[in-house]
Amino acid sequence: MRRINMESQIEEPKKYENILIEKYESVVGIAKLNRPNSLNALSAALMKELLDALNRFEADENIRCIIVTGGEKIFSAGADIKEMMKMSSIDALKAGNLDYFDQIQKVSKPIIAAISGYCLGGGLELAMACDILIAGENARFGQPEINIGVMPGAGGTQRLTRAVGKYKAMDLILTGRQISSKEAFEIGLLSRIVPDESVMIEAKRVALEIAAKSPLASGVAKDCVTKAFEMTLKDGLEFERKNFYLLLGSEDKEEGMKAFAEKRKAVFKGK
Ligand code: DAK
Repeated sequence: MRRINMESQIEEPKKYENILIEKYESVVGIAKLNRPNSLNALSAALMKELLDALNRFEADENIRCIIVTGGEKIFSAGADIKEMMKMSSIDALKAGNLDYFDQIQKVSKPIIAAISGYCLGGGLELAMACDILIAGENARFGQPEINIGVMPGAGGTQRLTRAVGKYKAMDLILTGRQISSKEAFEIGLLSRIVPDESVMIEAKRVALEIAAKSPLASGVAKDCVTKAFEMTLKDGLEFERKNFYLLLGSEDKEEGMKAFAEKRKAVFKGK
């Protein structure tokens, strides 16, 4: 879990051009991709703003869960092709844009991707860098990079393969075809499917549910699950066990277990 300085809570409003941010019930941070004319294509400027917003939510001790969404019509049609057209290999290497996706995965607070409409290419890679994927029943998913002469470059060959296995990943990446929410759910790419009009309602409901838990426990649990993709089973089990012992020393553990015994709802402080 990333260490954050609790004193570094950032209050000042920040003006973004490619995303909108808001807080919900003081405990949920919402970042909405906002380039409707290009179907929320992930330009370098958008990714920079998104990472900045997520880091601000990370540093805000009141925020306990984050939602990333593209709004009601589209999540994202992927990297900005018109921007990439002009980019040489060396430009891309120097810009280090792919790092944004890895940085997002380093945010310690749980992130829900609330997905409506197209979720393609870099858009799907962005969603897969989140922790819980909630999609509308008519959302569409795919890694269509092969259709424009390239391949996934922001985690698609790795995160998709780990999520759905080699043969489904190969099918999607080598054909570039789109799949429905139903198929995406069946192959293990989604956490939940809901009616289109309920995507944000459900994402906020789940976010509040997570926000009511111990933020220490949810942060550590997220870290352990994320590490499951990177460690051997033996090392992962050891990492999990040590983190469990760590949580036994928290005030939140005292409160959670006391509240259970007293048959009341626990109030967690993240201490
Ligand atoms: N980039 C830029 N503009 C896009 C776009 C995109 N990915 N997708 C759509 N648009 C623009 C269209 O050009 C159009 O603009 P105007 O012509 O109106 O100016 C407008 O959005 C509406 O799009 P359409 O007219 O095409 O809308 P339709 O409903 O007919 O079709 C579609 C929707 C999603 C099926 C279609 O737009 C489409 O196929 N889009 C491209 C999908 C795609 O191939 N995505 C993968 C992109 S490659 C990296 C980071 C990540 C990655 C790589 C590098 N770095 C930071 C270096 C990942 C790679 C990718 O994601």
